[in-house]
Amino acid sequence: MLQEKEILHSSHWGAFYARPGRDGLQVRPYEDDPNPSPVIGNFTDALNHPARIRQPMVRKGWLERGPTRGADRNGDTFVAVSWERAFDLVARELRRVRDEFGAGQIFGGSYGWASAGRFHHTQSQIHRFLNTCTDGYVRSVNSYSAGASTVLLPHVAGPFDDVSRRGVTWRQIEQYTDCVIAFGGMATKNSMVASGGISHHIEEPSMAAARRRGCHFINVSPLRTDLPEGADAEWVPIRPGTDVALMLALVHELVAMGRHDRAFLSRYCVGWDRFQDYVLGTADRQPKDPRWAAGITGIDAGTIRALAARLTQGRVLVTVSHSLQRSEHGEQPVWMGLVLAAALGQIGLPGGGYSYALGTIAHYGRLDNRIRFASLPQGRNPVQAFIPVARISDMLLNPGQEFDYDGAVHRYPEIRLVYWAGGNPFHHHQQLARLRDAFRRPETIIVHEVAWTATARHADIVLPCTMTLERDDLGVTQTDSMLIAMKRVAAPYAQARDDYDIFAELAKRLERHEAFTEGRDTMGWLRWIYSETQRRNASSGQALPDFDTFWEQGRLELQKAPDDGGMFRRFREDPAAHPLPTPSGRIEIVSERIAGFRYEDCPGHPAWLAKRETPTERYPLWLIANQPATRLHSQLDFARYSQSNKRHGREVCTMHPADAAARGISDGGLVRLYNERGGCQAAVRLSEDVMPGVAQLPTGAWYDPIDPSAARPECRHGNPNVLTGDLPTSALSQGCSGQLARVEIERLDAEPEPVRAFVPPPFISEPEPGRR
Ligand SMILES: Nc1nc2c(c(=O)[nH]1)N[C@H]1C(S)=C(S)[C@@H](COP(=O)(O)OP(=O)(O)OC[C@H]3O[C@@H](n4cnc5c(=O)[nH]c(N)nc54)[C@H](O)[C@@H]3O)O[C@H]1N2
Ligand SMILES: Nc1nc2c(c(=O)[nH]1)N[C@H]1C(S)=C(S)[C@@H](COP(=O)(O)OP(=O)(O)OC[C@H]3O[C@@H](n4cnc5c(=O)[nH]c(N)nc54)[C@H](O)[C@@H]3O)O[C@H]1N2
Ligand SMILES: [Mo]
Repeated sequence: MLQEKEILHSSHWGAFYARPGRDGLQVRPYEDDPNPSPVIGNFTDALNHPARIRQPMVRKGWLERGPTRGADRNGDTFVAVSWERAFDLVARELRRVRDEFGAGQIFGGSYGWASAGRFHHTQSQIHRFLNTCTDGYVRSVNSYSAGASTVLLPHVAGPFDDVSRRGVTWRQIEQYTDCVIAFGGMATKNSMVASGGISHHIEEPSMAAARRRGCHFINVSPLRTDLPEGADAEWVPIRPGTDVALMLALVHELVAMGRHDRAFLSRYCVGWDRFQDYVLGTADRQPKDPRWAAGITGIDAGTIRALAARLTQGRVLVTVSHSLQRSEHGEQPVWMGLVLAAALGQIGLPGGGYSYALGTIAHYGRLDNRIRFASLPQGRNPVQAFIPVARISDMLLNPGQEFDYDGAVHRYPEIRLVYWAGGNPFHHHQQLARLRDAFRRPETIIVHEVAWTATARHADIVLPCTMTLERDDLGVTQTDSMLIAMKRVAAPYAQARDDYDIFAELAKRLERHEAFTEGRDTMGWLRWIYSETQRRNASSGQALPDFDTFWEQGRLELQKAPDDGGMFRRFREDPAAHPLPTPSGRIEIVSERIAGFRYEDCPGHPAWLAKRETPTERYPLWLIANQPATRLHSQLDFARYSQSNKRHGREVCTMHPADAAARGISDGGLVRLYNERGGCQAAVRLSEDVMPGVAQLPTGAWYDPIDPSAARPECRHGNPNVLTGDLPTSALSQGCSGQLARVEIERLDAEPEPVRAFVPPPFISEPEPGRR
């Protein structure tokens, strides 16, 4: 440990102080954080955990036979090598693929959250490295978070950030909102997190303040816990995947009551008349009325009518969580939520209208800072080929095949080399057996990791990297009010090195060192980012002290830009002067452009489309595979706070007592969840906070297959992505649909084997060069 005093640091789940102690690190939350996240507890024993990677490793088969297509990457032994040897191997392989086949056969899409910190931002690092040293890479576009809405919203409303995070603020909700209807809820476990860091968790206190003023919160979700207790919400349990039917019925009811805002719809929107025909069933003879919706959603018609009546009173805000679009036809609830808000006529008013994904991440509902921070420049990528991020298995398995995306047809490239840093596809991707097969296709897979994740175990070359606590960095985002000097808390674990230092060394061997580093080390880059920020923000109204003063102080409060209500406010006040950046300049209830793409799974206006995959007699339950409350994704799953929430070492699945009783399952026991794709074990907790017919198992338990080669793998630990389908949301956006799966659950009586996910894989040491 470097120093014994308390050091301020930052993470995606909060700012905190760390002090090396006898039993690992002592951490305490940043003192001004009104509602800190317990997830900082995962830092306490992370630094020297046995799950970390001690030194560079090469898969034995790869070392012996060289780069090979179709190699079995399950359970081969690793060979521990020196950094020198690892650098030689990686540089030689990058050079081979670059020079013989070109950068178009290198996949550097490398999705993942990695760690907070402006400079050691892994995605910037790897992209800058590949741009400067291999002349580019095949990239991925969009996110697992918001694959469908990222593509949809610009067609029908405007830029993603303007519809989600730059309109309605928590402060407005405290002051003005009378009713928030939250489809998918606003679980405060989720807004604990913001990419890049967060110093003030305001969501729960804001909801409680609004509630005290009389704001009524409605949680439309299969889980009661998707709104916090302080919101004192009305819970409307809904069958997963059916929100569009409910929203349509709410609009039907507004029309029936004559309470839809005709003036708003005609002045600010296009397509209402055609859409109204669909709602009333003029064309298909099926009115989308409350009785119709009751059969689909499981919510009785009277409740739907009462909800509609409630929405006609006072200032009403509609929000739709990311989770709703992370499933088949995920575009529809996002679009339909916007149309519901348009029918209510309050879009652009303070605290009212539509705010996509409020509460799913702590960036939303906050004002931007005056100052915009510079970041590490990534350089230029001359390679045109890309994939929508969740099409990774499709790309690797089907090179040359065509795919639809956002109105055009593209082709999957042939990939020889995959370079991944800062993400864990064996956590984040669906249908892991298919991903495993896809990972056999490239000739070489290189991974930088902090710890032995399943992705590292599937790599040919594993380079151990430092975790955030072992580096100096700048903690800052556009929405958080603190700039934090993230000072190094501990020396690097074993032989781990910073991603930047690894790339710099490789750049040297590829003769591009100067281009990659521009002569700077880490502190040189932190100074550069800081001074570049000063230069670009000279007229922002806030002056930054010089770097050394800031670094010494350790933190700086950033000023907020004023609340101007954002894009929708300007549009509402003067639609001629501030049209929306859609083809019509208005909210598109009907999109001629999307209609023109002629996608069966995404028509020209929001519609109820039945999913291809729904519960059956064999697999009668809906599984919700949502974000974990005890960590960020799979990060530090081995560490103390995450572990303290496991039972029998397994992730906990929550189900309704009636569903459990029907299967002879009792609280606290072990179960097996399964479907046609595989199975996973979990501990079980019974609760009436989950609606009947639904079970919930969060993502992020490290994949721990009993037989890694099985056609239908069984995970000992509780990773739901064994069960989810690798199905795109639609041809429009090709987004991830991992939120839902159909499953059956049975009691597990046999004494289960211990979880091995955190035990490093077997390895041997390479003999010293002279002694071979
Ligand atoms: N079934 C289902 N699946 C889902 C979802 C779902 O709702 N349901 N949600 C999806 C969503 S929204 C997302 S965003 C994805 C998240 O998927 P990921 O972003 O891939 O998940 P993380 O666990 O955050 O992976 C980050 C990895 O980076 C490593 N890391 C941390 N710091 C560093 C660093 O400095 N350098 C390097 N090289 N590595 C580092 C961590 O050890 C970790 O393994 O998952 C998706 N998957
Ligand atoms: N603690 C923690 N916080 C996180 C993350 C994390 O890993 N850990 N990940 C972050 C990331 S990357 C993202 S993208 C966001 C994701 O934000 P979301 O995608 O919104 O988060 P989830 O927890 O997956 O889903 C929220 C809730 O939606 C409900 N839900 C699921 N399906 C349906 C449905 O069909 N209808 C309705 N009405 N409700 C449904 C579920 O009950 C679930 O609890 O969270 C962020 N916050
Ligand atoms: Mo996400």
